[in-house]
Amino acid sequence: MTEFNRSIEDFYGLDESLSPEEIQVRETIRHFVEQEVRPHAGAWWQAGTFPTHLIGALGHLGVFGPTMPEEYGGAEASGTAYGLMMQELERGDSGLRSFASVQSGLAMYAIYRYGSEAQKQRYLPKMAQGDIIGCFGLTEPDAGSDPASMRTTAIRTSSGYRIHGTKRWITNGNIAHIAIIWAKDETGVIRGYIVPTDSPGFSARAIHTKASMRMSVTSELYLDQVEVAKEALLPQSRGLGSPLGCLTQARFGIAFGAVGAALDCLDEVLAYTKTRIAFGRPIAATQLVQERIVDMMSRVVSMQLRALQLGRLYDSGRLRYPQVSLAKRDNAREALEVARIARELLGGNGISVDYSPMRHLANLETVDTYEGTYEVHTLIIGRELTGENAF
Ligand code: TGC
Ligand code: FAD
Repeated sequence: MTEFNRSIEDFYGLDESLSPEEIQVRETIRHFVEQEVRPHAGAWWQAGTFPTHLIGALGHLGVFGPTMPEEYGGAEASGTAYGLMMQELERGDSGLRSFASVQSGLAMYAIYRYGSEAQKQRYLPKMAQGDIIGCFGLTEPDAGSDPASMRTTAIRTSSGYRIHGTKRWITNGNIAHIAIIWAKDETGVIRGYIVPTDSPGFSARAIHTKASMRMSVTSELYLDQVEVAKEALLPQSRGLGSPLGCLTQARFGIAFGAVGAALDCLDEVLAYTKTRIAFGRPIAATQLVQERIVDMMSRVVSMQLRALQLGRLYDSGRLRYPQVSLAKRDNAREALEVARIARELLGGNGISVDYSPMRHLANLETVDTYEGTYEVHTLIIGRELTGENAF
């Protein structure tokens, strides 16, 4: 990327409000993604493979659980720094950011927020290094937007719990060492359990039919009367609010991640339209193309402002989940539109994975849906504004 494009990316001078540490973190991850991911992203996406060989390096760079205390392997980084990491990962591919979101915001956070001290000591430092991979099983074949209707159960036994049920669309499912499984107890209360994926009765089936998020492992998990020890229970988890609390962390990262995908599309379009000649001049020198580029820029600035302020609310401890819903909902949708315009401006080349926009566009369809669909977030915000539950 040229320095010129870099200054365009900071059109509103928002870098001024970032700390030197936050800028350094962003640049470090950007450089890594530029070197190790972007040159191969199209091929990996097309082949439907996740670059597992990068997990150790990502752990070394501190992208797993960055805001957590050092004693648990974290870097005590700001929420804004965590967001900027997600932005740079998603510049490479949404699947890469997804891996980190699930590892950090969902699996590690579940243990950090609802686990015992022994569970934190046992799992978090190794998860921060990427030596233990986690997944997060909330969604089921018949319970997505409405997780309260889940059917998976965890029944108390003499030595622990017997868990039975099916989870669907689970990121990292086939490569995870542990699964955070949300299940109802005998009284119908939802609680979280750390389930080793080599437990007898546990199996995972990768979903290979995806036309989106192809550089991400997505699985169906089957828990056939899986017996776990009593230490598997996350003792502080109780009720649907527990998994939803984890979602707030990951949705925060998605709001930033979407900015990364949009920036990559903008970068691709600026490079392409200045060199693509039609009617004897670069297409960038036509009014209608400039109008589309300005539309992209305008959307990117809105996304950046929302993400940055979300980071500041996080860092001052004032963040409320409807605010996260607004940023996740709108940044995912804006990024989709930016990617669609970028695809269009690349003409026929725009549909090839030799360029990034079509890949981002296809991925962002998932980003718009998972972690709460556009409609779910609309209704969360609507409930906040009106006091009326319209689900
Ligand atoms: P509701 O009555 O609204 O809430 C139950 C309790 O939870 C509290 N709560 C939250 N707490 C923290 N963060 C949030 N975001 C919260 N939302 C609600 C709430 O205050 C309440 O607490 P209490 O103490 O009063 O009991 O429950 P509901 O059944 O009406 O459902 C609400 C609804 C629809 C918003 C919720 O179920 C929802 O968000 N549905 C969407 C499901 C979803 O997002 N699933 C994502 C699965 S994970 C995933 O997609 C990973 S993708 C991989 C990647 O991230 O890259
Ligand atoms: P549904 O809930 O069936 O919704 C279908 C449609 O109906 C949507 O448009 C929805 O907005 C709409 N709708 C539903 N209710 C209402 C209403 N009351 N009003 C208006 N519209 C409504 N889940 C996990 O637990 N862990 C993961 O790691 C994970 N990773 C994922 C990875 C990928 C690639 C994908 C695609 C999904 C993943 N998910 C994961 C699942 C994801 O969170 C769900 O797909 C999502 O929450 C939507 O649920 P659903 O697919 O069952 O859709």
